[in-house]
Amino acid sequence: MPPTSHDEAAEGRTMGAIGTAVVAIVALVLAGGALVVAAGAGGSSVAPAATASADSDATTTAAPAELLVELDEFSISPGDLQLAVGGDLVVVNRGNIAHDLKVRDTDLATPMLNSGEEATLSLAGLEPGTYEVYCTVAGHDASGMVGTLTIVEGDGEPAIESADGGHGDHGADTDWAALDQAMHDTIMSFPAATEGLGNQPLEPEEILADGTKVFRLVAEIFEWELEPGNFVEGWGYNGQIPGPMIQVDVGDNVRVIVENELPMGTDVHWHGVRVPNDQDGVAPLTQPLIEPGETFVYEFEATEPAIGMYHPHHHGQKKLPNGMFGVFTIGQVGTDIPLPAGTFGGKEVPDDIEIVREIPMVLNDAGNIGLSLNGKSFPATEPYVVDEGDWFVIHYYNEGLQVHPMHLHQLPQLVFAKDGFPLDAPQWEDTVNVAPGERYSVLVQATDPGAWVLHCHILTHAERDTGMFGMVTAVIVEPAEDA
Ligand SMILES: [Cu+2]
Repeated sequence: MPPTSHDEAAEGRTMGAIGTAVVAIVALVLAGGALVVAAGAGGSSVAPAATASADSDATTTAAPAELLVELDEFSISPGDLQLAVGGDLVVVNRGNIAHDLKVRDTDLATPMLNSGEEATLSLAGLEPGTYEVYCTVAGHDASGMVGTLTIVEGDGEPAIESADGGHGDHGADTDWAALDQAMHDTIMSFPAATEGLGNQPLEPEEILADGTKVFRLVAEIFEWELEPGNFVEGWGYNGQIPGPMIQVDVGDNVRVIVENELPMGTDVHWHGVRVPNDQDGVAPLTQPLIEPGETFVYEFEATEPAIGMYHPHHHGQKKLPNGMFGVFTIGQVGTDIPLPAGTFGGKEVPDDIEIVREIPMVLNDAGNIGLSLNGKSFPATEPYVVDEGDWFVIHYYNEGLQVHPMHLHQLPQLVFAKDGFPLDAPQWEDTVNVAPGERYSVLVQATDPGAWVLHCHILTHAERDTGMFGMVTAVIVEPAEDA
C-alpha cells in the first residue's frame, strides 16, 4: 500500500467506516421489509384505494363509497383521496403515536386514534369538491400529514375486499424502485448538518462567596431545525433541544434561575434528583406556577449522585414532546457512580479502564420534535467517533411517551446503572429497552472497527417509505494504527 499523509490516512479510515455503515444499515432495511409483510397480515377488511382499482375495472372510473386511509409518522396514505358523495373514510393509525384525521375548515374529524386504532368517518355532509385533510396534532401536518380529499358526484362503488381478506400496505401502483431510492438517498446523506445543537455544557453564570453555583434557564419557544430544512416550533431552554447540560458535584449548593418566556405557565421538575419537597417543581402543589414573564429561583444542595433530567411538570404532556428537557448530572461516573469491573457473563471488564467519552442520548417521540435522538432526526443525528479499543459510556434518557429498545450493532452494552443507581449485577445487552422516564447507563468497548448503527428497534421509529429517519445514528470505530 502506498504511503499516505496523515490526513489522507485519516480520511481513508473515515470513508471506509462510512462504507461499513451503509452495509450495516442495509441489514436494518431488510428487517424493515419484514415488518411491512407483518403489518399486511392483520389489517382491516376494507381494501385500500389502489388495490380496489387494480382488482376491478369498474372502480377505476368511479370513486368508492368507502375508502381505507392509513396514518403513519408522518404521512396520510393515500395522500390523494377520492370518495363518492355520502361516503365513509375508514381511518387506521398504523403509526406508533396518536394521530387523527380532520377535514380542514369543517367539524368532520375522527377521534384521536392511538397506535392500531381505527375509526369510521362519515362524510355524508360534504358537497362534491376538493378539501384538505390533515392530522391535528401540533406539527404533524407540517411534517407531512396532509392530503387532498376529492368528493365525487355519483352513487359510488361498494368497498371491495381484497383477495386475502386483508390488505397490504401498498397497492399495485407502488413504485418500489422509488422507495429503494428514497431509502438509499436518506442513508447516504448521513451525517447531515443542521442548525442548533443541544446538550451544550452550561457553566454557572456566577459562583457565590459560599460556593453556590448559579445557573440560568430561559424557557422559550424558538425555531428548531429537526432535520435538514425542516424547521419546527421548538419549546425548550436557552434555545437548545435538549436544553443545556448541567453538571455539579456532590455537596454543591445549586441555584437555578428559571425565566418563563412561554405563553403559558411552567415549572421545573428535577427528575431523579434528591431535593426538598418545595423544590420538586410541581405547581401548584409544591410551588406557585411560574406565570409568563415571571422568574422563579430553585435552590437545593446536591446531596447524592444523580443521572437526572430536568423538565416541566405542569402541562409536561405538551411541553416535553415539543422539546423541553435537559440532562442534570450530580457527581462523576467512575467515582461517585462506580464503573463495573470484573467478569460479567463471561466477559471481563478491567478495573483500570479509561472512559474516552460519555454520550448523553435523550430519546423523544412525539409533539413537534417527534421521533428523535438529542432533538434531531436522522440524518441530522450526531455520529459518535471513537478509536478501536476505547471504552465509552452512553446514558439513555427517555423523555418521550413510548418505550424505545435501543439497539447497538456489534458492540455489547454493559448496563451498569438504572436511573443513576449503580446495579449490583450489571448485564450485557445488545438492545436496551428504555421506558418513559427511565435512564440507563451502559459501558461499551469499541472492539471492532467500522460504523455500527445505533437505532431504536421499533422499526417504524427508524424508517418510513420516504427513507431512514428518526431514532438512528452510528458509532464509528476508527481502526487502531498498524503496529
Ligand atoms: Cu422507538
